Amino acid sequence: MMKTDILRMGFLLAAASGAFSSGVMAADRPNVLFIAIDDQNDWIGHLGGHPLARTPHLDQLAAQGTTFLNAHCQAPLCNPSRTSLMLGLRPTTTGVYGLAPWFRTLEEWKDRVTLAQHFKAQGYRTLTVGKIYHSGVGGPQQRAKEFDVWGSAGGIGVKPDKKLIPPTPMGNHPLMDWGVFPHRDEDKGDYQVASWAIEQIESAPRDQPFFLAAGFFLPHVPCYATQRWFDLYPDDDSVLPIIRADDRDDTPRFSWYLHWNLPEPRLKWVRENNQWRNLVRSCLACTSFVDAQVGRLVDALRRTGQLDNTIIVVWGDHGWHLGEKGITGKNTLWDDGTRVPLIFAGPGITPGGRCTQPAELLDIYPTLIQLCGIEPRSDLEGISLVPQLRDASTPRERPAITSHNQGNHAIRSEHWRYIRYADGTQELYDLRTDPHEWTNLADRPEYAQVIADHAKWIPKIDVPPAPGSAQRVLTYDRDTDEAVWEGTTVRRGDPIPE
Ligand SMILES: [Ca+2]
Ligand SMILES: [Ca+2]
Repeated sequence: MMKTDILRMGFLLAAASGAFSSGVMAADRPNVLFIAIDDQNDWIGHLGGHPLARTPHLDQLAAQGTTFLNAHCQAPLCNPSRTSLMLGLRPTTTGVYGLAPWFRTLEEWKDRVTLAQHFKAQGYRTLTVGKIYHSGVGGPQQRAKEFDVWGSAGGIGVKPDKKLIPPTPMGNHPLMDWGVFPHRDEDKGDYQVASWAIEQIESAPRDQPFFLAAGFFLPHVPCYATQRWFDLYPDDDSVLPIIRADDRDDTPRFSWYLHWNLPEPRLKWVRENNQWRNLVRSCLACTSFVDAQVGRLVDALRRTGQLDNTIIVVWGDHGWHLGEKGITGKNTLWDDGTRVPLIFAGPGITPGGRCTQPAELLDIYPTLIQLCGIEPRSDLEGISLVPQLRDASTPRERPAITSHNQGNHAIRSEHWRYIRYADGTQELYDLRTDPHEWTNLADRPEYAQVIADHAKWIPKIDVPPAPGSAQRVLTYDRDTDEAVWEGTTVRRGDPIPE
């Protein structure tokens, strides 16, 4: 017997008897570079959401790996989307629908093992920088459960002295701002997030795999960028998204309740204040800036010889409207609000895969477990995407499901979007002929079967908001037909806030 065989035998026996720590077991596992982009809609070159979007690094990564062209968040808002992804549970299971609560404050979920925590338990060195969770994660003690090393919280970075745009409705929220002003890219939070992550990649111990989570803040508002990123986009109306002025005529009134009264201005305001083009260009400029930061991270892996042994996953937490359906912002159940980039690249992933099957952010947790060959979990609600990462044409039976507060759900299959609101009103779109979701087909009798086929996927578990829920929380009582938005009753005759 060769010496190496004896060593191997000894390793296997020790492993079988549990004598080795999981750290030793993990030594031959691939690294994970887990990249989040905040509020990143489908305005990504290869996703085709905006014909002028310039994202060469994300497109290159997609070509190196497999990209999901029909991926959707589980909630169209930061905290519930990120909580769902990291816990592997739907918002309808946890009741986390709003910007609060933080899940560790909930008796039922305070000990839940998150994605990063599972990798840590399996012997990975776990690191985080920038925005992974929505806000503070309960201090160093709570954070240490999941991450061995943490960098800065990232965020906006350098800001102008005062807002660049006129005062916005609903209280002139400080985050509602955008535009170009003189500053240096190096002083932006996202540049520094990337720089910190690059240092970690360069100094990573080679005898232990890492799980490095880097969360970019842009193109979240305030979306400021330097002139060079604006110069990628024409300063004329050719940058504006295609919209229909009467688009909301056939959407139920209840659709407004999901974004009833928000700091994000309506299209009417951005037009009247000559801000539509500026907002669109700002968002595109920030998207290209973040794309360049993703490029810096991938380059660091390549330079240090770790690219071939690292699973890279890039995801956005939800979409963002820029005038479509009369609004800006999130909190909707249409493609503009739910569709996100989702790209995997690395060992075991087929290069050049473009998957049109529905995928959910919820699927990231079991997918990474399988790709890295670590201990599976039986308590996850997602389904591994590994079959699609091997062959992008592999069918998936389950559609992508997005929920926004109890009772409001969107079911997105390969060709259709079905929405049902808490008051029973509905929408149906045929994405093959109507990619902008302009024509609601729900009332046409010939589509009754399509609706039935999709309605069966509405989550069976659909719990009310968890204790401490706040901000963007909507409840509805069917018996009294009373909707309550952020604590205020909305009546059928109330005018839609402008
Ligand atoms: Ca977000
Ligand atoms: Ca319409």
